[in-house]
Amino acid sequence: MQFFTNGFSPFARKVALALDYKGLAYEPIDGLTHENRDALLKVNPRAEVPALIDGDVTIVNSSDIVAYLDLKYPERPIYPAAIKDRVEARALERLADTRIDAIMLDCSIWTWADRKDVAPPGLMEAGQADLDTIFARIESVLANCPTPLPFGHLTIAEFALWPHLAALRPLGFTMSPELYPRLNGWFATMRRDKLFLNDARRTGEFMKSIPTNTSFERERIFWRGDRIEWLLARGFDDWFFAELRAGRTIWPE
Ligand SMILES: N[C@@H](CCC(=O)N[C@@H](CS)C(=O)NCC(=O)O)C(=O)O
Repeated sequence: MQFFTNGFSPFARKVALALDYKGLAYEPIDGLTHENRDALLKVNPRAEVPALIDGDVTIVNSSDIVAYLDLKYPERPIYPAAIKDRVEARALERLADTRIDAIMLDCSIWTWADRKDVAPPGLMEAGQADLDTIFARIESVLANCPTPLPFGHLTIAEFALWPHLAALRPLGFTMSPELYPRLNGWFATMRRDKLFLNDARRTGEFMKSIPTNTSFERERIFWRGDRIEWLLARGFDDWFFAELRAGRTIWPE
């Protein structure tokens, strides 16, 4: 299998966790380097990672890739067997992909992009407030689930949430142990697992290389739907449109 990935992308890391969980061998290709951009474009015209080539099948979009993997390689299932649990696990995946990702990406630009300015006032506070709403929602879901793993085994919910939860502290966010004890307990269980430790190591190595690595775009930001929605909904439209006018945006092809 050829796997177009990137050490920073939470969507690619979700798929890498699924591949590793199932013990599937793959050749990782960093799809976001300048050198590999043409190869990625041939596989995914949106120029986004992750993308997977498995024999004569090409799949893009992390949720579709994981669904494909579970169908093609059913050993060690990634979705819970019980229908209700499956619906809940997918809802948690969607929450991670569409809401948590948007907030964390929008608020973290100044930590990884090549910027001379500072974040607009109130951005981090707005991000933390919305993350708290999301954490409270997850906490209430966990109240009705067993511990330490809400669905009995590792599932898509852990694979989708982990890259974001692991980045909270480094990016300056908090997830209060007092307010969200179950969520913190779940995260601690992930942190002890070799699968997630291995992902953290890979990402740590990638992040260390960023400041000196010239293979990546760091001046212009790649934008798409949910990430823009959050900015506009929280009143950072002036900042966003100034970025657009300054030519610091890239769009899916
Ligand atoms: N819905 C897609 C989202 C994928 C996505 O947003 N990928 C980002 C990285 S996190 C990307 O490849 N951006 C292109 C770039 O940064 O150049 C999925 O679930 O796979």
